[in-house]
Amino acid sequence: MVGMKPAFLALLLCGVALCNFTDPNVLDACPGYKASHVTTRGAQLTADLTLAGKACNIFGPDIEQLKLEVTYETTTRIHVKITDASSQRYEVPESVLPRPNADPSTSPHNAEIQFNYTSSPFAFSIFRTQTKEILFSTASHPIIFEPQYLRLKTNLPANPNVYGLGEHTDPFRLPTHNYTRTMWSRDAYLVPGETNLYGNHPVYFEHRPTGTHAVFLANSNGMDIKIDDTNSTSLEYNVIGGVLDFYFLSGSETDPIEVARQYAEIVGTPAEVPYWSFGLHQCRFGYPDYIAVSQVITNYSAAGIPLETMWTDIDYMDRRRIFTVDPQYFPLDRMREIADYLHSHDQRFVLMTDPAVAYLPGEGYGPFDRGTQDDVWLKAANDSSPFLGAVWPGVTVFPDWFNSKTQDYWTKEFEMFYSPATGLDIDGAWIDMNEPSSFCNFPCTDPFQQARDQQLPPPRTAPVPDPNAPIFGQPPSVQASLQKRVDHSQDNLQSPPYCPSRMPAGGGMLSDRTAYVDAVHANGLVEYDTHNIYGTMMSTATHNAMLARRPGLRTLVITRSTFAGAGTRVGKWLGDNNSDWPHYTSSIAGILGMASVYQVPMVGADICGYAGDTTETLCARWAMLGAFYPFMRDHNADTSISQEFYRWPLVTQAAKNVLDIRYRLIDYIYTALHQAHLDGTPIIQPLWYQYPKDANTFPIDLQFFFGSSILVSPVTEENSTSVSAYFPKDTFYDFQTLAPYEGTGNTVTLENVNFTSIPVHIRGGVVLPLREKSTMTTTQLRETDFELVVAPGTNGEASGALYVDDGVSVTQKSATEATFNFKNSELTVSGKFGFAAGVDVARVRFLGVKSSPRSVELNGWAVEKGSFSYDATSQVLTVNTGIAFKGGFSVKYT
Ligand SMILES: *[C@@H]1O[C@H](CO)[C@@H](O)[C@H](O)[C@H]1NC(C)=O
Ligand SMILES: *[C@@H]1O[C@H](CO)[C@@H](O)[C@H](O)[C@H]1NC(C)=O
Ligand SMILES: *[C@@H]1O[C@H](CO)[C@@H](O)[C@H](O)[C@H]1NC(C)=O
Ligand SMILES: *[C@@H]1O[C@H](CO)[C@@H](O)[C@H](O)[C@H]1NC(C)=O
Ligand SMILES: *[C@@H]1O[C@H](CO)[C@@H](O)[C@H](O)[C@H]1NC(C)=O
Ligand SMILES: *[C@@H]1O[C@H](CO)[C@@H](O)[C@H](O)[C@H]1NC(C)=O
Ligand SMILES: *[C@@H]1O[C@H](CO)[C@@H](O)[C@H](O)[C@H]1NC(C)=O
Ligand SMILES: *[C@@H]1O[C@H](CO)[C@@H](O)[C@H](O)[C@H]1NC(C)=O
Ligand SMILES: CC(=O)N[C@H]1CO[C@H](CO)[C@@H](O)[C@@H]1O
Repeated sequence: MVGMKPAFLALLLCGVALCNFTDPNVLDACPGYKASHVTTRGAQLTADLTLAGKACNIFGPDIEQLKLEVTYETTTRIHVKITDASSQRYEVPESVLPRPNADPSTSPHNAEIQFNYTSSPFAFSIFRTQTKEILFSTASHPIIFEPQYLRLKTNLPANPNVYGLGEHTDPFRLPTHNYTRTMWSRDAYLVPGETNLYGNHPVYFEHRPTGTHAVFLANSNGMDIKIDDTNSTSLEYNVIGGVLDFYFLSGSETDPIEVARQYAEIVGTPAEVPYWSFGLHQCRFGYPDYIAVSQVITNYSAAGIPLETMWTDIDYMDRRRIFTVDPQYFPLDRMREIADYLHSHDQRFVLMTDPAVAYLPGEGYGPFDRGTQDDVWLKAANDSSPFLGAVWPGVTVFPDWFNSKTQDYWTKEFEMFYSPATGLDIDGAWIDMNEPSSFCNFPCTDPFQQARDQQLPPPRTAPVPDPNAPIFGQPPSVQASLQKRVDHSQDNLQSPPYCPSRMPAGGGMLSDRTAYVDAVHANGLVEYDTHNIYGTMMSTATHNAMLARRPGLRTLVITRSTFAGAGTRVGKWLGDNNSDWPHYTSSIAGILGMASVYQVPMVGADICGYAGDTTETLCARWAMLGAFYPFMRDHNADTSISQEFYRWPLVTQAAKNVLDIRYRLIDYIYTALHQAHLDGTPIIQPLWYQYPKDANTFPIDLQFFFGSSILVSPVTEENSTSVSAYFPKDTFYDFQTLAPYEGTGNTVTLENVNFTSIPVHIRGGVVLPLREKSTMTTTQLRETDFELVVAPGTNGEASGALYVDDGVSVTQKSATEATFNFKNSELTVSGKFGFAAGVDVARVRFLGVKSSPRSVELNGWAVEKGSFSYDATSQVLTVNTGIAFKGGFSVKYT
């Protein structure tokens, strides 16, 4: 759904960079601090930091006394924390981002990275123990610590490969010249690059030929992170509150994926989602009524395109009030009929829920009345009355996720409205507008007037449908740990002296179009500090509410706003993009950021584009690219043309072709997500994760790996039927023909890529578990036999894994974890077979077999001639195994 209307666009675009430029030399001339009382105790070092000279008072008075605390938490992680010695400052609450414990066996002696410092002026560096290579150094850049301004700057090598610092629409490898990443959650619409978006992940991975490491700043305040190479290259944090709370991760000198796993140790590994989440999802903003929704479902089916899940945007609501249905356009009984129909066809149903609740005192609107009774709203400054904004339904209040009663309130509203017995039985939840977004321009002194001026809620324009038209034939609650009161009495919250430079319109006001920064939570925290975690707290509350509805069952929650750690509970769609080629291509950088860096793997962009009108060829290409997003959903805006895949023959064909590939690969990606859940191994990877020494791969963000072994190289230009794709020096196999393709470490042009196909290659070295064929639903897919594709690497070997469980339970009673190993022309399947999959391994296909084999053995017994075949052109040996998938076996050819 669109958060912001196009009418606001002009205002928004001209609003950037209103803040004053600060000469870096002025900041570098600040006195910095002097370290004293340095004490080392085992894995910990503490020190006092005292202002080292005349205060520079750049954006407020320099704080005289700081505390430094350095902890070697694990052999790969050092925690460096700098706080105000004399006063309590805001820190990201443990309830929102639980921090990992230190491993007591850690000491500087067994650590892979070291903390080093100079006392006066205080500066520190992090270096690799073995090689002494410096990874981070604040040398010659004094630390500045003021009530509303923190600055810390590190030197970087020339032309660094830096990734992360999202959410953004910039290239995956970040620009390094005069580049600013602002972190401040914002309801963005078609924003150009270099602006702040919906979520915030203050972590970066830096890759060098000598290794990959990461730096995470656990801080939720607004900030600018600047990378510049004007004189020498550096990265500078400019933060408007909180503390300097850094985690340095050693990563690895050889395997970039290690750093992703180490980051997951801090923010948590991703949630497992139901198996059906990997099916195709269809949505749009602007379905006029329940009849249209039902037609989309039947039209997909008629077109023979598998549709797993039907979604509905805010259209279904009565005057856009959450937890209501429009009695005329989306009457409850007809919507229940749709849910029943979907469920009886093994399909699913997802509806949108926004956080803002319509402010309707005395009008009998239950969600408002019950929340008011429980007193769960975010409060206005200096006042015990709720903070008011203006969102879709008009004037609204906002749930305060820090209030200990809010989880219960939210869970009960979900239980009531989404009740299988009397309400809408959804299978997953979609949460939006949780930056939190408000349409009220700053100053929002009269939200009632602004709501009227903006026609909120907008009137319906479609004719009323016939009400009788025939269609179809207790979870853990958020710990509201009471925060010690943070003293902001001397601070200018609305207009801090340093203002993050890429703020949008409204004079760069932090409060513009969101809950005011001085709005107060039940535990005394203010939005100034917690704004960036609002969406993630709503995500947790929604995840918990969904678990309470269906105890024991996993859930799929898709959110717009995220903070570090969000992936432990929710997935994410990339927001309101445009139906154009630049957004089609930049979506790859978007999913790479979320899935391979921030640990939010259930991610996808709106396929075919959200705003504006898509075209037949764009939609065909995007359907095919989108089949390799972990979360695959077609969605667009109310004023755009319809873009369901069945609308054009070309798109229908493209979608069918690619869904055939995707569905056969679902168990492969489901296995990858299970692994991610165990240890943080990303399910989408940039090329350099697999080829860390090949510098040609470092900037690539138009190709990527789906899982660790499926290389996707989409066509990137309009009307083109070719694509320039890079193939590292390695063995690949064409996914369709299974023929070998030798990469040479060059960019090649793949020709004749028509509008219903997408280049997909298997990276040599893997045994892929595929379903033998694709199906119309994932329920049917689970009843379909497997086939194994053995794709040897340059050393002639291959390995792989397959995880199978019931696909829905949070806790599995028994699961199957099979491993595949191929060596010396023999495939060995072994492992633990706890889950009765009830299907066979129908066949095994060996790729890159140079000549016709004389004989094939299954478990040591010769296979009849008629049960294997060899294709000399594609070099594929196919063996029909027809063996039950419930135990180990081996297949060998000679
Ligand atoms: C640690 O810092 C000190 C003081 O700047 C410096 O002399 C020393 O070389 C550094 N050690 C390493 C291993 O970088
Ligand atoms: C840096 O970027 C800003 C904003 O885009 C621009 O105003 C400024 O001139 C640039 N500075 C340099 C040195 O390029
Ligand atoms: C680069 O160095 C020159 C000369 O020292 C200095 O005047 C200029 O301000 C520096 N620019 C930046 C962005 O640090
Ligand atoms: C569904 O298909 C029917 C028959 O082609 C068509 O009349 C209708 O407009 C379609 N509706 C939607 C919402 O796709
Ligand atoms: C709250 O009180 C402060 C200090 O008295 C004042 O500056 C501010 O404007 C007040 N805020 C509101 C929303 O009334
Ligand atoms: C920016 O500069 C102008 C003019 O020098 C000054 O009036 C204003 O206070 C400055 N703003 C900030 C946020 O420092
Ligand atoms: C692609 O082809 C269409 C139809 O011929 C044309 O309108 C469009 O301008 C072309 N786009 C590009 C980038 O050449
Ligand atoms: C498109 O390309 C694929 C793969 O090369 C081929 O199988 C298919 O027949 C082509 N489709 C058309 C319509 O030419
Ligand atoms: C606001 C915005 O531009 N959102 C998304 C639009 O499209 C690209 C790619 O599809 C995403 O990366 C953006 O986040």
